[in-house]
Amino acid sequence: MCRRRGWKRSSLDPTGPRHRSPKGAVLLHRSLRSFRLQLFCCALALRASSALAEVNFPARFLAAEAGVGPFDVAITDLDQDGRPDLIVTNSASNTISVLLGNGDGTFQPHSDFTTGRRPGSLAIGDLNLDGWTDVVTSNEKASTVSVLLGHGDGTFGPKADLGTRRDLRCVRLGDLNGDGKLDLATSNSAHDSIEIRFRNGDGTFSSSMTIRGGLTPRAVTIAIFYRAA
Ligand SMILES: [Ca+2]
Ligand SMILES: [Ca+2]
Ligand SMILES: [Ca+2]
Repeated sequence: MCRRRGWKRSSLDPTGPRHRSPKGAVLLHRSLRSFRLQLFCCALALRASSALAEVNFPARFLAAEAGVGPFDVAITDLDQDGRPDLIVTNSASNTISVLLGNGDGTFQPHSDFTTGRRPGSLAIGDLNLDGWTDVVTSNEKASTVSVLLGHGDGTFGPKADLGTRRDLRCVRLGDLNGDGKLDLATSNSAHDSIEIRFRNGDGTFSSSMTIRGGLTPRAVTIAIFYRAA
């Protein structure tokens, strides 16, 4: 998620007594007294009518503690136990938090791993093709991207930083050149540009290629728009 700091929430209103949507809701809140990743977990009930299937969410509210200033979150199964886990960037403590899931909507206490200064957005993928999920974070104050390689058990090795242009806003991973290796894209709002780095065969990244676009780009995403027959 590449957005302004502060409140971030889904389109659902968790304060309502019932929600009709095929989606659950995730709510992030940075308060003065505590910084918590708050998860709005819903039990699912299906009710079919003759012409329309309705999905109702009787609400159950759970919270899980992360680091200071949680900003972005990714969900994946880091330790291969079949239960979704959380990875959270903590913009004020310069870390990511890993919360291993218990499979019932609750999570184990967070383990933190150091990133560059003020991590904002994050992206996940298997950068070194060892089968374990790795993490990259965009570090706004440091103008760097931190790469943390996963060990497949919810822990990560020490960060390796890549320098970027100033006012970095967002980072994404995707295979841009079709070689099977994940490449890196970042948006740099002060430079009005998108930077691309290709993954090399030795696990390093190439020097950056800059794409100039509109003014102050904040978000970037990767998709295949054309594939030759
Ligand atoms: Ca898991
Ligand atoms: Ca990996
Ligand atoms: Ca590639």
